Amino acid sequence: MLETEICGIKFKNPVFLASGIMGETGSALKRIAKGGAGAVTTKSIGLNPNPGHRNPTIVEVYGGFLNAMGLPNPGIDEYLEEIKEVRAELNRMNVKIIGSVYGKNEEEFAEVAKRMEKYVDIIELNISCPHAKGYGATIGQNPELSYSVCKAVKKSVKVPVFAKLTPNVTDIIEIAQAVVDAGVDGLVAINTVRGMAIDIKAKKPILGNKFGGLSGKAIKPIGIKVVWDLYENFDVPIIGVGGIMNGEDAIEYMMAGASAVQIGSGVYYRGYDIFKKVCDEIIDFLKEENLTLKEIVGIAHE
Ligand code: RRO
Repeated sequence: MLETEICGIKFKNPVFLASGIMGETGSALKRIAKGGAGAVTTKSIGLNPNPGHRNPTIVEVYGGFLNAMGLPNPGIDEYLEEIKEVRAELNRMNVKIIGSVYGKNEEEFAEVAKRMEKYVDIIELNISCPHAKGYGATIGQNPELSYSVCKAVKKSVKVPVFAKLTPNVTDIIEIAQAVVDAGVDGLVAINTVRGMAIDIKAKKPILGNKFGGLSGKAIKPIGIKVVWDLYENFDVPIIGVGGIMNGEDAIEYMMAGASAVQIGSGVYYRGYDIFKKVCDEIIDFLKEENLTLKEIVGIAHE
């Protein structure tokens, strides 16, 4: 009932793991696959190993989590070993892999995407990390840079390429227009919302990086509005992400225009099998309303 096709790829369900959570090792990806995800997204991977920001890198706040991990990853060559280990098993479980890629310029993005391509079903370009100087949103807040990164990657790989957008902009349509013009096959929205928490006893910011990105329940209305606007303006598939905890949240994103959703913070609240739970909740709703998955995508615009 939840099978869906996006860019010619068949997914067993539209409830995916978001980048950044449980995506650093092959065994963690396998664990999420067993929890019922239709696809898993890797941690964002760059050309070279990166230790990330200094601790603390994550803090629970009202409405979600504030993180400034700082793109920690072992670099593409070492990371591919992790994926190679689980690729066959994920294939057997019919779970797709979305490879999240970052870089500091178009050459780096294209190089990492090219090396990753053989092992993943979709490439997701992370041009939206809210607190990585020279990376992430430095690119995703600038339409020209966003265009050139997406264009370079599109030239270097054959698998579908999605761009993950930052909500930390004044005009997200301008950015989305640039990446769509560059030929991306789909959009992922949203990355985390820039924020800060201060320890009033220590009298200083809690995160080692001082500020970070907010995820979780609090950002859902922001994500819904972005997905709504993207759906109104573009004719490419959208993957909705931001504060999805249950089936109702997923359905809300779909009604705004998302063909699939990704879950990150929700894993902390409802466990590794949140994917199976959310799928069951979506199925219950569809049965109750006598609707199909296809019918609810964008239904709120009618
Ligand atoms: O690693 C991170 O700190 C991070 C990344 Br790459 C991102 O895209 N979004 C986020 O909230 N944190």
